[in-house]
Amino acid sequence: MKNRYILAEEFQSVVRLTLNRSEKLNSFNSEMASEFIDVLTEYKENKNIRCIIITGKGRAFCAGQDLAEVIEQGLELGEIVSKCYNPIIKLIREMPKPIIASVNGVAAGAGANLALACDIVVASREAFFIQAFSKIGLIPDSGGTFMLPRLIGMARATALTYFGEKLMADDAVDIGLIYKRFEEEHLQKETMKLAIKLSQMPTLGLAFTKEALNKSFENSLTQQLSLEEELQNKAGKTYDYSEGVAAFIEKRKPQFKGE
Ligand code: LHQ
Repeated sequence: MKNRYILAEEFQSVVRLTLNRSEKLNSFNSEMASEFIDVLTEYKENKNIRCIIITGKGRAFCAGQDLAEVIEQGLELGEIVSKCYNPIIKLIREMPKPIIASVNGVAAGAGANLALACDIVVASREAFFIQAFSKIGLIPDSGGTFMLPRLIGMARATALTYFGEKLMADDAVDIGLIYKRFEEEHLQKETMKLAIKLSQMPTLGLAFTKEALNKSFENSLTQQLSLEEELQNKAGKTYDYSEGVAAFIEKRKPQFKGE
């Protein structure tokens, strides 16, 4: 069935997923969340796709949870978190291929934390991030309390989440929250360049790197060294490792397959 709220466009080995509910600033209702989970699950399995871009239609990236739906349906918030946001964030962090958030406008609440869960975050100059939760008496979900202290330290994470102020893309780059910002008219093109580059890299090697980085703040040094040993062993058995070394020796450009 064709999706209504998540558009998927494939370019070579890249897929761009566009949150498509622009009249409500791409805020998530339950149908959109469910479509997103299905699409992410599908692309997790799809070996032909080696990099994913997430962006938003219109002037916003994503304004988080659709607050009107919460009121209308009288839903328990914990239930929404467990059915919608937790699976999305887990799928992103466990995705064995790079995911780029291309933040084209406001990213608020769960929308901000969705972007920050991605491997690489780029934004247009006009984009901004708001930890909007405190304004309505909620806590940062969608991995916000996990990712923010790791990305920018506890002091900044606390201030951003308490005050819920706008953080412009330039400032987000300056504090190390996101990777790069581009002029609005260049965002999609520059994002695609990064995605094509990543999609031609050794995908399994990148997946093992992500797996190790995912553990780095929880493990002791000894545990992390063991994990690196285990993953390096696996990386050394991939086609792309053999190809990378052969290309180096033969002084030619490697042709990685993501295997
Ligand atoms: C919206 C929304 C929205 C519905 C804009 N909902 N309609 C998880 C699980 C369970 C429960 C609760 O929460 C969570 C996690 C969360 O994400 S909580 C945080 C939810 N998000 C927010 O609090 C942000 C709410 N939105 C805003 O503060 C503003 O809309 C921002 C700052 C994003 C943009 O402001 P403006 O540029 O002035 O746009 P606007 O406010 O006029 O919005 C345009 C339309 O989009 C408008 O609809 P309308 O029919 O009046 O044109 C808004 O009602 C609608 N919209 N965000 N989250």
